[in-house]
Amino acid sequence: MKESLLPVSNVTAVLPGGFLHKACKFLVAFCALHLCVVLIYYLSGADFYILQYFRRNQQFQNDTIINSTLLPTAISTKGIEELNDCPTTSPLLVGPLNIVFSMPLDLEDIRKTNPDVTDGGHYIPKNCKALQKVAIIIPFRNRDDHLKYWLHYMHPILQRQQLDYGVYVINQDGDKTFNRAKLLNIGYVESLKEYAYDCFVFSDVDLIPMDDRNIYKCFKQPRHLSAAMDKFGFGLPYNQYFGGVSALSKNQFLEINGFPNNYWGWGGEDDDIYNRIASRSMYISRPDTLTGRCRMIRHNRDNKNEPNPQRFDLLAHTRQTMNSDGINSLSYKVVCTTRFPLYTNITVDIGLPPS
Ligand SMILES: [Mn+2]
Repeated sequence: MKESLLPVSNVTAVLPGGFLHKACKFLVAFCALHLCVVLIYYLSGADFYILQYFRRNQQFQNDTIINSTLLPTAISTKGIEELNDCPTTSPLLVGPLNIVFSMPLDLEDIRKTNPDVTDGGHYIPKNCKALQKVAIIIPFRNRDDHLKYWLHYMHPILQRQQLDYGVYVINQDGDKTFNRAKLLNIGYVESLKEYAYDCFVFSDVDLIPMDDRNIYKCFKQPRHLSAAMDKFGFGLPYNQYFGGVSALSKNQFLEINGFPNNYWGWGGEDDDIYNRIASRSMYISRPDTLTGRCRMIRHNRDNKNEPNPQRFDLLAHTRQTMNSDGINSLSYKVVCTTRFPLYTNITVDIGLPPS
């Protein structure tokens, strides 16, 4: 017992009384300070690799977390007009995304992970004034599973893109022949009744971008956003291809008299839209083939969406027909409008193809 105490008494003998105690205190304080600094850096959203990794793999919306630490909360109560314009390139973008369609999804979970999306699927950036007001229009019938994936992936992406946007699902009533382009025209008209949109993104329900730098907004020329689809080997099936996801400003849309109403069944309407654009001396703008990559949910062809045998005939005459067939000749009936938490559903009676 006596011997084991010896080293301690030796140390106290060498050092002046109380010094060891002070040194330990200093060391503990230093460590605590170091820990605090690291923690503050981490929480302020500095670009740590681990945080990026988290963002990339969790599709959750980090917008609020990041912004609330950068800007005082008082700003969020200001009117939009008082805010500064959002930057040309959103600082929230993360780049390439891992897109898979294998997990089960629950709408309530998607709603909870997107608390800033308001009823009807509308979002307005809190801390800056969005550069564009974008209506996203989805032609739809019986694709609830695809719509869940779309909402799950697209809401976080669109928020990171700092867009003022609303989601409109235009649901064709009944089970007669599908008409994609007419549904898109209806989406244009109906969304404008609700909000002063200046840009319209027309998206198939089964397409998701693989990079959030592919911005769902309008450009100086009509934009083809699904520029490199996986089903076409991440390229274009042909140069004039304008199917999948596209964006037209209000002026560009009106310049071509909207889209055709007379393409019943699958195919051709996207080429007609291309013809309309080319006939007005506009051209197609696209993201590069890496940024423009996107995934399509694999599926069988829907009932009552058989290839339209008249499409080649119609396509040969776009220039003659486009002035009388389009947004100026659109007729339909709204069956019902429902503002769900993540999107607005508009069910419409679009009539039947001429017999
Ligand atoms: Mn498809």
